Amino acid sequence: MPNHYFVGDHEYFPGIGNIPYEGRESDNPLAFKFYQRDRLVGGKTMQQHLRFAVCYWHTFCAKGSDAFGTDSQTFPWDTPKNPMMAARARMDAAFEFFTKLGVPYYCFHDRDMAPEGAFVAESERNLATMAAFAKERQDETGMKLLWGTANVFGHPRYMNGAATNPDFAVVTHAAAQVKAALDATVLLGGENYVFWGGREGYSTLLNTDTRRELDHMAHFLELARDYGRSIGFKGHFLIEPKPMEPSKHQYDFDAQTVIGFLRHYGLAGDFKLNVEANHATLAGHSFSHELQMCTDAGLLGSIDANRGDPQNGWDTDQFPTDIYDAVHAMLVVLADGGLKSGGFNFDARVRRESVDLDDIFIGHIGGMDTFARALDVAYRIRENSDLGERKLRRYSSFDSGDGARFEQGEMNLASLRDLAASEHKPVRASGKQEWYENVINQYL
Ligand code: XLS
Ligand code: NI
Ligand code: NI
Repeated sequence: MPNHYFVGDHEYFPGIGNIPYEGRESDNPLAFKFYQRDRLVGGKTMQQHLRFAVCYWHTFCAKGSDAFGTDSQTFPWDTPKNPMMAARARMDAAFEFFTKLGVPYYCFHDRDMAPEGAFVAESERNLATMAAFAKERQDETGMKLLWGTANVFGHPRYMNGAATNPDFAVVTHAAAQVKAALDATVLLGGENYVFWGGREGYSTLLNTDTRRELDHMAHFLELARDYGRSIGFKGHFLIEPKPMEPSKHQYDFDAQTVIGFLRHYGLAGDFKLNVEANHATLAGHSFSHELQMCTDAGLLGSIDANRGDPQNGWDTDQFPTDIYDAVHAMLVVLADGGLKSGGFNFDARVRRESVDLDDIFIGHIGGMDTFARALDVAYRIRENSDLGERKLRRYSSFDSGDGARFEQGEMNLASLRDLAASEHKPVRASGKQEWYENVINQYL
């Protein structure tokens, strides 16, 4: 990778070079303390395990606005007045950032990369033009696309939903956007394509036919899959569950809801899940629970790495810094044999009051260090502690004899009753939760 990569005649992050690894003794905020791209952990490098991605939307588009105030941050790539010129400047800044940070992947929505036009064909042209530039930048830098997606929630036309909108005309507009976003994703060699059902939900049953809307959503996904496959997309389609925001009732509430939906509509072959940490906690789950539900179903696709704030109930999209929580997540990921075509995408943004350009680097560095350290800890726990064995042993009554016959489906309710009445006396076995928890801390 070229040193201090930047394109054109403008360096958007002057004074910041490629982020080095300096170890935990370093007090340089622009250096990794734990993430060493090429360090081997169990036969794979950290880069191969973690497959980090930077997201286009928070990092280069969102400028700190919230419900109470307008943008607090200013981005030097926003200077051009013409929206397509601004999109090009933003892309140059983005690839400079990716390269200096040293991540292998990025993710985008259609509207992050290219402005919406006045009509469908113009929007398509804008995206195709920008995707062609992105392709050049990828070829120059070696950057890869983890996933693409379409923003079918931001525009007011989607206020009543996209694929689940009661107005068929809106469904056609969502289709046009997804089609163009799939074209761009395929051109850029994207390894996955994501659907976050932003407005796929409802506020009141009084005006909503939920059964019809869910059928429409499933059919829409089928059509998107068929189109994607027809243009040569071989990757995974991913659904990203999220509860409560922005609709009161979101159809893709949590992992188990989505898994049930995919199985019900026969979509589980092509679709997997993209699990976001902050969405897990909004749904009242832990991040690792959501990951576990996916790996149990063989449907873990990718991860949006961020965190919420325990004191408030919305998607604050903060950078992950909680190593303890990340260790729990990495234990699930490693037990599943690691991420395959997925990665850790930082769907995270710096706080409204973090207004320096280097804050964006610092946020990502912290997130990468958090997962690098969690990977190392989780790997050592799996290698050196007997946590895994103990968990297996807890179920050993099903490994042989009547328990094994039960698992093989060779018992009925009456035969279980007879065993209870004769020989099977439950033992008072401790769950040992405190022991398990202490093991995590021992390896931290
Ligand atoms: C919003 C979602 C969104 C998806 C992509 O909460 O996390 O950013 O990841 O549309
Ligand atoms: Ni997300
Ligand atoms: Ni989110």
